[in-house]
Parts: sequence; C-alpha cells; structure tokens
Amino acid sequence: NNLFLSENIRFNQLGFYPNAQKIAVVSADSLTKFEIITAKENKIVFSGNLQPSTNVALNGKKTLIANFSDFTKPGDYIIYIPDMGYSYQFSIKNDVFADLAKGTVKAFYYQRASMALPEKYAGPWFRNAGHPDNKVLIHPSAATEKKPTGTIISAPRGWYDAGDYNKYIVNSGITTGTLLSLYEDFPSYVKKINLNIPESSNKVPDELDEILWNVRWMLCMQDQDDGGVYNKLTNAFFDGMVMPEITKLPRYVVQKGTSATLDFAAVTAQASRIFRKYETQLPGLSDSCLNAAKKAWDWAIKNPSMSYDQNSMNNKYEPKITTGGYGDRNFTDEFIWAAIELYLTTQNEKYYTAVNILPDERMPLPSWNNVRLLGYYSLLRNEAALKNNQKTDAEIIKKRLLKMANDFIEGASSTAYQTVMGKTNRDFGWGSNANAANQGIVLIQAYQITKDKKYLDHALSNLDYLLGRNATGFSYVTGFGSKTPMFPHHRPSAADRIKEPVPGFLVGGPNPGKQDGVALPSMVADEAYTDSMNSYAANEIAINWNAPLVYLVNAIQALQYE
Ligand code: 9MR
Repeated sequence: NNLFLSENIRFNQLGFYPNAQKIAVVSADSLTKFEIITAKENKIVFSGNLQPSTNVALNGKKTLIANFSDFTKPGDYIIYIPDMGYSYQFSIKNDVFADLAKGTVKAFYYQRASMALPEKYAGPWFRNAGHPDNKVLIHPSAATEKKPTGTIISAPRGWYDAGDYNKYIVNSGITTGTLLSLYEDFPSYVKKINLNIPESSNKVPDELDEILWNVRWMLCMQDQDDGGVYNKLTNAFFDGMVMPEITKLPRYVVQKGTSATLDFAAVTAQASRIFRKYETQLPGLSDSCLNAAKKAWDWAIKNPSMSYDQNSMNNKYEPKITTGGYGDRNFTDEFIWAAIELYLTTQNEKYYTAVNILPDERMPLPSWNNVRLLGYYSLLRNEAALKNNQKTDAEIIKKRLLKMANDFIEGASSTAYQTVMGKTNRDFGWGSNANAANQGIVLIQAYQITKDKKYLDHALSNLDYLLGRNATGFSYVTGFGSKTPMFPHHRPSAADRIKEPVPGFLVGGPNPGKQDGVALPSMVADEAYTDSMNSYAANEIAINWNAPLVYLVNAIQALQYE
C-alpha cells in the first residue's frame, strides 16, 4: 500500500482525552476502512468503518466519519486509511490541551505595548519595547476646555489590539471581560497557570497579572475631569509591517464614546470585585477600579448615545484617523453589561434598575459590538448571592441560555464535521473563529448550569473544529498543531527574524467577505480562508478572538478534572 501523508484526514491535531469523543473527518468518497496505528511501531491498535455523514457540508458534499471514541488507550498515534494515506500524528492523553491552554494566555504577553520582551520570557520571539505611549496627544475630537488639542497625556501599557499596534477600548473591553470571567468561573484552576512572565513570582495568579497589564492602561484612558473614556489610543494611520520599536508616529487619544465608557465601566467594576481578594498584593487597586467604574457610569448616563463615527469625525478634524473604528451605534447591550457588573460589585440596586436588563428575548453571541451576554453570564455565575428581581431575571436568562445551547447542539452531530460551528453560512463573517469559541462558551455555561455532559462534549467539538476538524484542515492557532497558520497578519510575526509566527494566536478564520481584497481559494463559507499575510479579513490575529479561545480551552481543561 502506498503510504503518504494526507491532509484530507481532518481532526483535532493536538489529540484527545482518553474518555472523550474521538472523531476524524475525511473529505473523500468511496473509502471504507480506517485504522489507528501506533506512531512508533506502526502497530494496528484499532480499526473501524468510515461512515458517510448524515448531511452534506457547506460545499454540498458528504464527508466520511472515522469514529474511534471507543479507543481510549493513552499514547501517540496516526490514522491510516487504505488507498488514501496516513494522518498527522496525535496523542491520546489526560491534559492533552495543557500547553495550548497556557499558550493562548501567553499570547497576550507577546502583545504587550510599552515594554521589552526579554528572551527569558519570550524565547525566540524576544523583542525591544515599542510604543511607550507616555506622550500621547489629545486629538481635536477629544479636546475640552481643560485639555485642549495637543495636550499631552500618558497612557502606557495595554495590549496591541491585533495585527496592528493600536489600542481600542471597545475591543479591550470584551477581551478583558472574557479573560476576567475565566478567573471568576474557575479560580482554583486559574491560580495554577504558570505563564513565565515577569510577574510570575508575585502572589497574584499569572492570568490576573497579565490582565492587569491591560487594565492599568484602560484606567489611563479615562478623563479624570468628567469620567468619560476615549475610544482609542492610536496612530493617525496604520503602521507598516515593522517591529514595534521602529514606528515613531505620533499617538492620539480620540473622542470619548458611550460604548467605550460603558465597556470600561463593566470591566473596571468586574476587576474591582476580583482584585478585592488581592488587596495585600495590590493595595488600592480594587478601590481605584471601582471609583473609575462609577465615574464612567455617571458619564454614560449623561451621554447615553455618543457613537464613534470615524467618517464624520474625519470631516471635522485633522489629522484624519484611519485606523480601526469599532464604531458601535447601539448601546443597549453595553448598558446591560455595565449595570450588571456595577450592581454585582456594589450591591447597589440603582445600577440594576437604571436599565432594562431584559429588553427582549434575544441572546446575541458576544462580539465587540454586542456584549449583552457578558452581563448575563456574570449574573448567572453570581446567582447564589442574588435576591428579588435579580433572582427572577437570572431564572429567565438561564432558560434562554439553555434554549440557545440546545439550538446550537441540535443537528450538530449530523453535520459533515460533526461540530456545532459551521451548521450554516451565517457562522462565517470577519473573525468567524471567535464565533466557534464563543459558541463553546455558551455550551460551557449550559454545562455549568445543568452538569449535563452533552454540553461539554459539544463545546469540545468546537475546540476540535478550531484545531483541525474543519473544511480547510488548518489548526487555526499559531504554533499549535501540525498544519497551522505560518503567515498571520501580525506585524511582529511578519517583521521579526523568526520563521515561526508568534505562538498561541487564533487567526480570524474563514470569511468570504474578502474585505481585504485578497483572493481566496474558495468562496464556500467554511473554506474561505487563506494563510497569507495580506489577508487581514481571514488571517489576522486579534485579542477579542484569542480571549474566547482562552476561555474555551482553559474551561475544558478545568472541567476535565473536576
Ligand atoms: O474585528 C473587526 C471586524 O468585526 C470589523 O468588521 C472590522 C472593520 O471595522 O474591524 C475588525 O477589527 C479590526 C480593527 O478595526 C483594527 N485592528 C484589527 C482588527 C481585526 O481585523
């Protein structure tokens, strides 16, 4: 038999827990058998029949499914399919996602602005500091009487948003909230994560130390005079594909906004609650966060509809700003999120009653412009302490969340890749991979509520999707898997001297939108992906895509050992 590597055998390239479902998907027809063989001795340890999928894939074709869930013996293996070839090597073991779980959090360290990353922590991706951001200009759009155009403020630290070097509050908000929620849901697990970052030797969990790098920046984005928060700290235009220390363009804070200010309020309120327990290590931090949250809230109540409309801003002011907009026009969800976090932290009902917490029955999957569920998750995770209306609301939300989870899993096992992600074309827009991760988070919440294992299994199916059981055969996380993005749209990865991109980053993923104008190999929604540097609409990395992956993989690791 001709034995060669076939990329058409699609599965989670990191591997499987011994007792989890184990599925590989083959995009081919008319093959019948598969075998699991040991990686070293090529000994057959399991054989089975390939079963055609119930439904067709988005490309109209059926797939063949190799299900070897019954094989549970830890070890290193490959899949062999007669007349096709053999697969990448994978493991069956406990803790199989431990390195990935850590690596996705460590990715945030690599995104740190304003500091050098020494080899000791960054390995081969060590680099010089960029963007000190201690001399940032007030853009005319943000000028006030007390801080006229050109006033210099300092707002260092924070994470670069994505492949670019700008820092956007709206996107930082959802990202930081998602990361804080991992800690709030699984504190004892998170405490054990060791990231090898400069703060690793202090007595604060590494994940919280990493989050703090960004929270400290966020705090600087609030105008102390009125409590409002600037939308972003940015160049006027995107940098070239260069290392951070090369770019010396002036940096601005622009226009305050309602979304930015409410996202900021939600994050600082949640951070205050969490950092309260680390008062000894971080004296005063919790109070500072809470004061900031309250001031931001008050500003938003006075300015309830200040959208960030970059185009009309550019008609009025110079220099024109052409970096990311994150321009949101609907603030209902930001009000819900901020109200819930402030209420939970202060126990003051005035925040809760100021907003209609359940304006309609919708449960929109989280994205930078829709953060309603982040508030709902927080309400549920703090349910034990709720009283009165809040308790009644939580019961309603719980029902809706379970319905959402049930809708996700309905029919998922009949699809071509047997994953929740990708049942319809609607899953695939800009940053589709984050949808897979966010669907996984919904399913983890459903599992936490019900302890019904099916939700956890389906959450895992979306991790399987992200790590290779999908229509392109890519594991979409840099450095994790056998076929991974090598040319992400990420300035440091492109400009450093290292062949391998900076590891631990989820790329945006299939997106037929082609907003970057880069040709794609296919316009079928789940195949619309290319591993090319210029494709920022399919192959960029971003903190708001990494954060839900951090949550998903770490929650799965945490729950595996409950
Ligand atoms: O992820 C964002 C996507 O939802 C928007 O449609 C798009 C256009 O506004 O912007 C994306 O975010 C980018 C941001 O504006 C700038 N940094 C890189 C982000 C990822 O592409």
